[in-house]
Amino acid sequence: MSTDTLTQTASPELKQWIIEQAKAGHAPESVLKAMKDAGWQEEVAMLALEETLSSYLAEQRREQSLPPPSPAPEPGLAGSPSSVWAGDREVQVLLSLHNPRVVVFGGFLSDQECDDLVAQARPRLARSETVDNQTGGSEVNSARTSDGMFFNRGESELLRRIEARIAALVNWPVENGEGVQVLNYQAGAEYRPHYDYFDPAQPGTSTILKRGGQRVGTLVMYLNTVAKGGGTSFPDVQLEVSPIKGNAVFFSYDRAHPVSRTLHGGAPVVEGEKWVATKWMRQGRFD
Ligand code: PD2
Ligand code: ZN
Repeated sequence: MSTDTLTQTASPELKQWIIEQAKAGHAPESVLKAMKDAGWQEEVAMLALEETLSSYLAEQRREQSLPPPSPAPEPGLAGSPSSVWAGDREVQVLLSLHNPRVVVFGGFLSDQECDDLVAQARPRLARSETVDNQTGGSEVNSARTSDGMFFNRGESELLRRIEARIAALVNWPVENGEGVQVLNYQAGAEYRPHYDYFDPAQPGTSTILKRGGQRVGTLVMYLNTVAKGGGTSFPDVQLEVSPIKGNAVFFSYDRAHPVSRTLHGGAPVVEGEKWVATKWMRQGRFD
């Protein structure tokens, strides 16, 4: 133990030592005695002990109220490459943020793939529904003013190709993915900030989780370039990703909890329209 008997403040090393003593089961009185023997005035030592232990316990309580972390998809970005191989295509890495985990990719889809996805989705569009937290079913919601549709996983050669590319890019099994959803936003339409994981506190969530478990990652793929507005925003970190054709934004959340900092929304489209395709990834097989 090192002490600073001049100023008598607890250094980070001393705090660490106090926490280690507590973890080892030493009573506060014996820790206090050791500090006094090392030259600490009793009152100052007591204060340092009390402050250190109470902030440590508060941190423990915060951690224990969190759900445990789950494995989550993650692109292989060791060594900070400027591009990565996604099985059949080289994809650029435009931005990588660690907390929240957000990665922006360039050239994830070709222009032709974007156009083909829009063409296949367009005749199947209907007003978007969001998951009803009460029942686990779905409902039309004013927070989401886009039109949307779901493809079945693997339903066409195009979807199989894109799904295999996603799996290779973020190292997550195709079988754990939901079917791709396509959304179309007209001018003025938006998707207000939300979390993509299912809220553990809601009664419908246990039903939803029976099929594949929690969502742990999202890839939003931009199918056109929006003239103005329509960015994907992350309010916790004041980040906005521009909707540029062929690019994609990936984010993951290893806990279904706001500590993931993955609150995100689709900002209102100001000029033009917006098309996106979203792939949600689950903890387990989504059959
Ligand atoms: O369209 C978007 O930018 C967007 C924003 C937030 C899409 C989603 N969430 C989603 O599909 O979950
Ligand atoms: Zn979302």
